[in-house]
Amino acid sequence: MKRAILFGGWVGAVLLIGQGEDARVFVNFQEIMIPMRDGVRLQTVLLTPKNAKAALPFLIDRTPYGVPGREATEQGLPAGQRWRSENYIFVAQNIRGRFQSEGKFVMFRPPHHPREAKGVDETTDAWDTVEWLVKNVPNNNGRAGIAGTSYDGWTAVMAALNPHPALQAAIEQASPADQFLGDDFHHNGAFRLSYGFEYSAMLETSATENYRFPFDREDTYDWYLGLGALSNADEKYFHGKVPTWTDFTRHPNYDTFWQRQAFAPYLNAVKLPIIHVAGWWDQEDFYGPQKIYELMERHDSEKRNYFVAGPWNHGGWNGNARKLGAIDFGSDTAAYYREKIFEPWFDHWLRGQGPWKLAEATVFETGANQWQEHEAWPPKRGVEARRLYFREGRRLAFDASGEGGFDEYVSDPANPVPYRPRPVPPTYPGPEWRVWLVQDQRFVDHRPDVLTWETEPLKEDLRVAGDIVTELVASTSGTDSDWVVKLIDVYPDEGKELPGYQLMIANEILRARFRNSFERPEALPAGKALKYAIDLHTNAHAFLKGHRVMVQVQSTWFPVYDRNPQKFMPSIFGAHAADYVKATQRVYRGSAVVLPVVK
Ligand code: PG9
Repeated sequence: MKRAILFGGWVGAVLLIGQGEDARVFVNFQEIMIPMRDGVRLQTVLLTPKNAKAALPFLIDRTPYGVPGREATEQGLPAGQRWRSENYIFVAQNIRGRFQSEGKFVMFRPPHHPREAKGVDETTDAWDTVEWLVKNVPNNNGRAGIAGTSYDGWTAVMAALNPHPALQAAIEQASPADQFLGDDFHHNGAFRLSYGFEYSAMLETSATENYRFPFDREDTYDWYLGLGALSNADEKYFHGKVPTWTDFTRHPNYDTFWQRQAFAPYLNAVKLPIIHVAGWWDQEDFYGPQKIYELMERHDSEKRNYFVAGPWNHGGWNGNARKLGAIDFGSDTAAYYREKIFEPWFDHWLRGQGPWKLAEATVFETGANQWQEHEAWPPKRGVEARRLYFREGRRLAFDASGEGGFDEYVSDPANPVPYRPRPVPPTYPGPEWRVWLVQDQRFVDHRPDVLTWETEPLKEDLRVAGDIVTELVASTSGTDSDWVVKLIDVYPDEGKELPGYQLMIANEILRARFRNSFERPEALPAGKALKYAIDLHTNAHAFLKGHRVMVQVQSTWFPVYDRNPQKFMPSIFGAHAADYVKATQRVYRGSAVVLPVVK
């Protein structure tokens, strides 16, 4: 059951919805092995409505995390799943090499080369699955849809690259788009240490379970610091037996390994109606759905490509999303999404029920706590780019003073800034990882290695909708550096709700060695001020009257990101303890955050 909370697979879809309700729904359970074109058979579970009155469509979830067991369904499913359980044949399938599925598991198996006639990948496996289902399962209406979260969202997009004619609609929720530029394993080339380490151990230690690495320290901040240089991970623990970790170490730059996995080369058509769903506080794959929507939108002449974003963490749309951590959105935003978007979408395309009308982009504006519809995302009209400048005295203001100077701090890899309050439990299975992006940032404010600038209390609401970018001018005494920028909404001290709370609205990291090219890293000229454009991605948020806008800049974010040695190395995976050095970081006045302000 706990798995349901962690990943986006069938469990997210099957078990979370409707928790706590008692009128259970009973379905028929069937487990089969579906043959693929190369003879490999995939373990597949079908949940079929009892006493179906008409021929039904399939709703498919393809996952690496395991399919429902008979016992979970024998007790009946929660009432919240009635919509799907009574109207669809639900299909959950383990991808190659996971659990009882045959073949070899390859993390993010890239599409096979078009010249390889007998090649297989997640696109062909989805095609073969649909083909088998429509031909072999009695009482189906010849239509199928596919949906999933995260890895399962990625398999949905893979299916959409060359959909079987019976596959009529898809929803990808938090699919990764590019594991070097964003998403789970790296952001802008900065390696996501704790996630990369724990996730690759989880999927590649055993084929038949979701393995948990046994940490021997209460606080994984201490454990990762004790691990030291990255090379120790293989020497002490993995011994070259975890393929994805080996890939991390062999591909420290954006080479063809990462480029072949990324969606950019393949998304050159919209071949079926598809919705992309993002959570504003998705701790894993926030970049993915935004990027995939953007890439597909370039080819959407038939208007079949849509975007939805809500105040969710990873998979938050599956549960009750009135609150995330301490933040209250006033209503269950996940129920809204399911009832107004997810269910009518599939009912329309697969069951021919109801007319279909969905705005190009449906986004939840946090702060104001309201749903909005847009004709383009990011909006093309009604917003203007306004710069909030870093000023003297740690002030942030819309007017540039032209004043010179800088603020500085010493970044010490031996004492990195924690990314969430310590102790830091393992990524999974605890609840902490899921809310870290909304945790109060006061736990690091005024650390000597975190710089903060803030506005006066706002005289009126400041609403932003669209892409937020930081124009950072900064130098380091080292020859490599990380720059982390966090845009924060500071609640009023005297307010009733969360006084003084520092809520992170947007954030990103840039590994400066990649400032000119992700393929070819370069050393930084020590002591020279350089300009960086750091994309904080799109958002819809209202900084309310009386709140302040804050920006924090720091150079470590540990252990979710590995420590930059701050001395240029051809590969950080080859660094030794002595290579990690302190550096003096300067952030120059006139740096700015560019906000898409609603006019
Ligand atoms: N974020 C998870 C993941 C997806 C793809 C690759 C690696 C990790 C997930 O929740 O599935």
